[in-house]
Amino acid sequence: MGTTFTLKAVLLSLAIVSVGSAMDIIETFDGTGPFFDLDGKIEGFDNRNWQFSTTEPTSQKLDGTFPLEAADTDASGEYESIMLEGTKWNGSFIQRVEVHDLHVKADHFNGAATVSFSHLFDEDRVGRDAISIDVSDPGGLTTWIDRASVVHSELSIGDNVAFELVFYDQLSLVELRYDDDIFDSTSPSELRIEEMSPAREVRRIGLFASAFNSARATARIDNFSLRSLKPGDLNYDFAFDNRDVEILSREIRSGENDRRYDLNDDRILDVEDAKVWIHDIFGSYFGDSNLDGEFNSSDLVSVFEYAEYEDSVLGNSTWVTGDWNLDGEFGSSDLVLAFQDGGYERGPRDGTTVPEPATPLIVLLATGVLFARRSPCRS
Ligand SMILES: [Ca+2]
Ligand SMILES: [Ca+2]
Ligand SMILES: [Ca+2]
Ligand SMILES: [Ca+2]
Repeated sequence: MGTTFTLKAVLLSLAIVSVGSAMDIIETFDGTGPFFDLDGKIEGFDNRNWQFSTTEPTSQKLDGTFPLEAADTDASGEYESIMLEGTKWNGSFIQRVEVHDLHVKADHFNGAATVSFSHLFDEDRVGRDAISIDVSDPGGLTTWIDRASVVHSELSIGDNVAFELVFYDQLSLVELRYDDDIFDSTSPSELRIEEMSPAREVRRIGLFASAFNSARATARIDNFSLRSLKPGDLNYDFAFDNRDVEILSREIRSGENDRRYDLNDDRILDVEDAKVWIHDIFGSYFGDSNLDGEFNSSDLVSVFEYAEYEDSVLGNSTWVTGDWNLDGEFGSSDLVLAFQDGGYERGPRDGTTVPEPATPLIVLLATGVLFARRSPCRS
C-alpha cells in the first residue's frame, strides 16, 4: 500500500474521529501504565479513573490481566468490580473486553454466580440506559438493552471469551456480540440488535463479578477497549480490507437494506455503497482487486488467475476474484464498472501520477488478457 494512500487513510480516519469528541481507551492491565486506580492501591493502569470495588479486600496485582473473583460460602453475597468511572464519550463506539478463565458456578439450588460486562450511558441512572452481557449460573448468557433481557440459552459459554457492545450513534442502534473462543479464528457473532436512544451523559463502564450462597464467579479481565466505530469497518477489526468488502457484498445481496451498511445513507444497499467504501473510505478505484490502492494490470492478472470470469458457479465470486459490483459474479459488468470508474493505470487515487486515460484500447487489451486466461487454469 503506497504512502499516499496510507496518508489519506490516516487523514480520513482523523476526520471521522474528530466528528465526536471521544478518545479511544485501550487498557491492557499489563501493569506498566502510569496510573493508579482511584483509591491509589493498584499501580500500573494504562488509563486513569479505574475504580476497583470489592466486599472481600484482596491484593490485586496487574501483570497481564485483572483477576476478578467473587466467592460466597454463606448467603451474605460477595462481589468484585472493575469500573471505568466518569468516562465522557460522544458518538458511535465499540466496547470490547477479553475474558480468560471465565467460570460461574452455583452449588446451592438458590445460589447464583454472575460475571457481567456493561456500559451505562448515564452513570447516575443505574439500570436504565444500560447495555450489558451477563454470564450466570444458573441462567447462562443473557443480554440486556435498557432493562429488556434476552436469554441466549442456545449458546455455550466458553472459558476464554470476548464480549462486544457496539453502539451506532446516528442510528440509535445497539449490537451485542460474543466470541466463545478468542483463540480460534472465528470472529465474534451477533447476539442481538435493538434500537435504543439513551441519555448522552457521563458513562460508567466495566465488569462485575458476584456470587451468592455457595457460588463462585471468576474471570481474568484482559484487553479492554472503548473505541470509535469507523464508517466502513464493517467487521469492527479496525482494518479496512477485503473482509469488509465481503460483508458489504453479502449484505447487498441479502436484499435486507440493513442500515448499518448503508454507507451513503439512502436506505438502499447497492453498488453506490460499494462506491463510498472504495472511493471515499478506502481511497481507491473499482478494479483494485488486491486493494493496494490502485487499479492496474496486476489486478487484472490476479483476477484472471482465479478463473471465475463468467463461470457457471452461482455467487462464488468476491472482490478479490473480480466481483467489483458485488453481485457475487465476475462478469463483463464488473469490467465495465471498473473501466468506467477511470482508475486504470492512474496510480493511487489521490496520487500525482500523470493520468493514463482508460482508452478503449486499454479496455480491449484488458479483456484480451481476460479471454486469453479464461480457459480453466486453476489447478
Ligand atoms: Ca474491517
Ligand atoms: Ca446505500
Ligand atoms: Ca491494485
Ligand atoms: Ca459482479
